[in-house]
Amino acid sequence: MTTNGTSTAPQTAANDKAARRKRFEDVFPIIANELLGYIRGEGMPKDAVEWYEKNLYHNTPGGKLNRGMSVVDTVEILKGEALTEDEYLKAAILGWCVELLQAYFLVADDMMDASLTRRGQPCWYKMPNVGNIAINDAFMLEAAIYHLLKKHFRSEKYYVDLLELFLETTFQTELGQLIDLLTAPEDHVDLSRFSLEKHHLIVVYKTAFYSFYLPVALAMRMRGIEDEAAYKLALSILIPLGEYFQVQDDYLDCYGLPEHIGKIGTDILDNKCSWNINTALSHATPDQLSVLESNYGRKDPVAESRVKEVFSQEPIALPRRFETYEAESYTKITELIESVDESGGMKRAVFTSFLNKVYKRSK
Ligand code: DMA
Ligand code: MG
Ligand code: MG
Ligand code: MG
Repeated sequence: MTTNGTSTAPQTAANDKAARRKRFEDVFPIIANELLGYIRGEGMPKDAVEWYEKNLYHNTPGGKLNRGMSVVDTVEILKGEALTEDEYLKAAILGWCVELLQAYFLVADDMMDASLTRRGQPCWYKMPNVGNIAINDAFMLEAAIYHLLKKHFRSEKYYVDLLELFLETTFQTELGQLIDLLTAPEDHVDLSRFSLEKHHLIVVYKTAFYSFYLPVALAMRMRGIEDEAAYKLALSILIPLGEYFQVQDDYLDCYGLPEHIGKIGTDILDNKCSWNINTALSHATPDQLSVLESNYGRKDPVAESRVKEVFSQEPIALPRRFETYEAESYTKITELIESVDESGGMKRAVFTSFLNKVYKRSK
């Protein structure tokens, strides 16, 4: 209680959250310096070292850090008490490896989606003198993961498990990106090829595995959990959670404020099989359907705004339908979490902590 009698609890929680974020962020320069020291030691010229430094700093920190910090949070929840300095550092390095994986995907994703901004700045390939060098820069963000894993985890008995998790979820994500792109041809709009089933497959592969399952599974490996049933249980909750998260991303692509989401939506222009268009298609009147058919996926801002207008009209009313979807998803995921049997070593808090990070997000 403060002197005027009001509770300080929310303030304390906010300070705690900021402090946790700061502690995690402070680990990034350590790993960046390790990577830069390594390439310097390989005799790389100064301009290459400086380029890699810019690549690492432009693309890796600066996001919400939900994925990376979830590794640390999960290790802590599973341990049930504060981490030692050494445990914290290792968990944070694993967390930054997930953020590097995310950076790798995003650099490439922004080129493939022809996006303009990311995290409130120009996309990396849009930065002066970058362009197609961004392709190699994306590969170098990925390579950083395996360099760091070898350096910090080579002697752990779970090292191969970490490698497999990164490699397998990378492949899954790339499959997701492939079907996302194949469903959205640039020169051929055919809305009848879209469906919520197709959307489900795309989002589980392109987002849920690497964004939700990977951070938790890495933490479980670090805590020495070997029972395969525990990983299956984690998947059964984290995949629906990841699907919900990507539906939010799709919704915010159209309805989020660029100053909140840090990016300008491209899904309508790009002919994407998003939650918005699929939901609109299942509720559109014949007139609305014809507006969608002649304006969706055209590289034209006027056509894009016609689509947005129809999205908000009754009976489509996407904001209302999204609100319902969000409430139902929360209930469904909460029920899944409540049914977790903690006797197998898993803790419900692992999932509630992740759910609370994303529920009703606006960025
Ligand atoms: C993101 O899909 C998936 C990956 C693997 C980056 P997206 O293109 O909808 O993401 P964003 O809206 O952030 O560009
Ligand atoms: Mg994109
Ligand atoms: Mg994309
Ligand atoms: Mg998106």
